[in-house]
Amino acid sequence: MGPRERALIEQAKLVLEFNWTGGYTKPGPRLYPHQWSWDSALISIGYSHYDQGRAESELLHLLDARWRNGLLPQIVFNPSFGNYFPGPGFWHAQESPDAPEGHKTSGVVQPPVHATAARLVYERAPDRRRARGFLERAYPHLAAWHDYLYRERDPEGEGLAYIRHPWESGMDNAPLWDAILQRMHLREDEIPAYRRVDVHTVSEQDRPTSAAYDRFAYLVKLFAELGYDEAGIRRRCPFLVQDVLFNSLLCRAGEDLAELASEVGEDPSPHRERARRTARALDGKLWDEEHGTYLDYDLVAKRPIHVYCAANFLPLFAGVPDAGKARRMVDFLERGGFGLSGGHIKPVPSYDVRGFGFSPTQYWRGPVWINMDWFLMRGLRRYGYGEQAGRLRDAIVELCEKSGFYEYFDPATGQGHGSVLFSWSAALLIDALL
Ligand code: 9YW
Repeated sequence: MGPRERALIEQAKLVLEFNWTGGYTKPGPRLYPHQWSWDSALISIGYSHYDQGRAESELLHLLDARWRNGLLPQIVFNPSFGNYFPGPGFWHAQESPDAPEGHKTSGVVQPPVHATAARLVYERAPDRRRARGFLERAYPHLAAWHDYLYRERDPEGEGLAYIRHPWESGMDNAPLWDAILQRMHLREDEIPAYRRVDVHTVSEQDRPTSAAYDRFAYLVKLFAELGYDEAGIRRRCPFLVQDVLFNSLLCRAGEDLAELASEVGEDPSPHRERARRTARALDGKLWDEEHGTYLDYDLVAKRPIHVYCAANFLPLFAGVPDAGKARRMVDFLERGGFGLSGGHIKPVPSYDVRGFGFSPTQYWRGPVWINMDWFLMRGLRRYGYGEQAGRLRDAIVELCEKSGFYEYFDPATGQGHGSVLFSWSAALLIDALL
């Protein structure tokens, strides 16, 4: 590694240091003051290279806020930061008998990348005795979290967990959800009163529209009114999606959980069996033979969602497609509007640049996100596409070096947008370089 890379790693560590609160790391300093679930998992992967204590605390702080039914919340609120929408008072999560004691949380989840992160944290830890203690604390939470997803989010036993809010996808504003949100015709009196704060911190044009936020808020109100009873939500919720990214990460995390189970002397086979079932379901139900990638499935309208995002390629990270399907996916990434073959687009935009409604600056509607590049980089490497994986690694380094550790980047200019000093950009840069 050269001095340039070493300097960049030092800068990345400073970003994480700046956002460290003593218990967890803020995703970004102003826009995101609380603890976010998949952010923390990705952040712990960065720490795993140089600070075992932080890596373990990051995950345990989140896992401690797990609900009694296994739900691992999207946000764990920090009471010192009151001015956030939607805050605990809007979620009414404590109205669920399953809500945890001693923590205020939201009532939705985020993509299940935690067991994957925990495995990396565990395996890389230099102090093995301490690592063992960490795993003994973390494992029961992780197992309960996966049990929850298969029990509550996959009622038909298909092997695919559903998400019930765009926030659960980790990609709240992606064009994937447009048709469903459009279908939700809300009367004035159905839209709860709320006041956004996100638009005062970053550019309003880049954030989700108020029409989208009305629907996000409506869904939260629905969950709260139903007391977070999942059977009731399943009957009433207009947004129920079997998402490719969520299930790919679940599948991969299931394999990782099986490894962790063996380490703590538990039976790994149920985890492995479920992960295989998820892999088969992704490959059967969600594969799009015509275009050569995977598609989300809308459980309410009972049809696939024909929208092509970088996230649709995440089964590569989980080792789901066979070599032939992987080849077709790589072709799509190279020849479609994802810029993987080089040229003027920075790979990979979160949404096909030729897709309808593409935007280089709006949340999840086109910009490059470091986590997507990181997942795809690892997926491509797994299938032997070293050169393509190298291009993604170079993109991660170049974007962070030239523009700074932004939340996301314009794929045409490389300019940074959204939150500055964004933690997972820093953490995954460290992982990509080390
Ligand atoms: C929001 C914190 C979160 C991420 C999500 C990203 C954004 C919107 O920020 O969420 O207001 O919560 O879409 O993936 O976890 O970084």
